[in-house]
Amino acid sequence: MSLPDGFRFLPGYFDRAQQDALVQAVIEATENAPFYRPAMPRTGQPMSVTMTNFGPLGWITDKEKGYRYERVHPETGATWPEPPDLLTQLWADVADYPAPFEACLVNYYDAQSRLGLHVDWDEAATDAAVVSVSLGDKARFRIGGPTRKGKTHSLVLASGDVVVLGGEARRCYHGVDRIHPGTSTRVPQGGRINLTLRRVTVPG
Ligand code: MD3
Ligand code: FE
Repeated sequence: MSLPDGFRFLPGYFDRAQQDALVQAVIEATENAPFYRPAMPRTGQPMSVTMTNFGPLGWITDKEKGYRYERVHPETGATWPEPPDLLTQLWADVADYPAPFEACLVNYYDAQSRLGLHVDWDEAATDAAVVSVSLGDKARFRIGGPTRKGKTHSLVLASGDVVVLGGEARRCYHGVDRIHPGTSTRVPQGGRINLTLRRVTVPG
């Protein structure tokens, strides 16, 4: 099976110093925008990943209202922190899109965390790529096709790697099967941080 059209893998995009700067930016952001544990719509089942965001919009979910973008943190009510310049530069370099990203979802994985196969449907700007940055422990990432059935392809994402999901890949099922604990020391407490840069609204 081949990877979907529009999938770009940029291993080692960020060097060690840049990875450390990004991790530091996340740690600083969490002073005002702490990681929180989202709940699945309807069932209220807690996710195994904890989350926060950078940018004017943040992706959140809870039992009552489900998946959506909001301007403020669900627990503190404060606006999300500004993204670090390294992420603004990354978007300019790889997204090939005429408007800035609006949300940077920050996912934290501990040794038990998983992210089931899903498609990201909550963005009106369907023509914009999603750009992903991996920091810390390695993870087994899985990507399939536009339907739940069918073959999947898996690859290991390591700290500093960037993935660009444009074109058909943007609408493909994907998830994280597991992380590989203790494979990086870039995140001081251990674990993995994933940043996803997203355009949410249609520009103009
Ligand atoms: C493929 N995050 O936040 S990043 C997510 O590692 C998400 O935390 C995973 O899936 C993580 O929604 C995977 C790579 C990624 C992100 C978005 C995609 C792959 C994607 C959207 C469409 C297809
Ligand atoms: Fe996703």
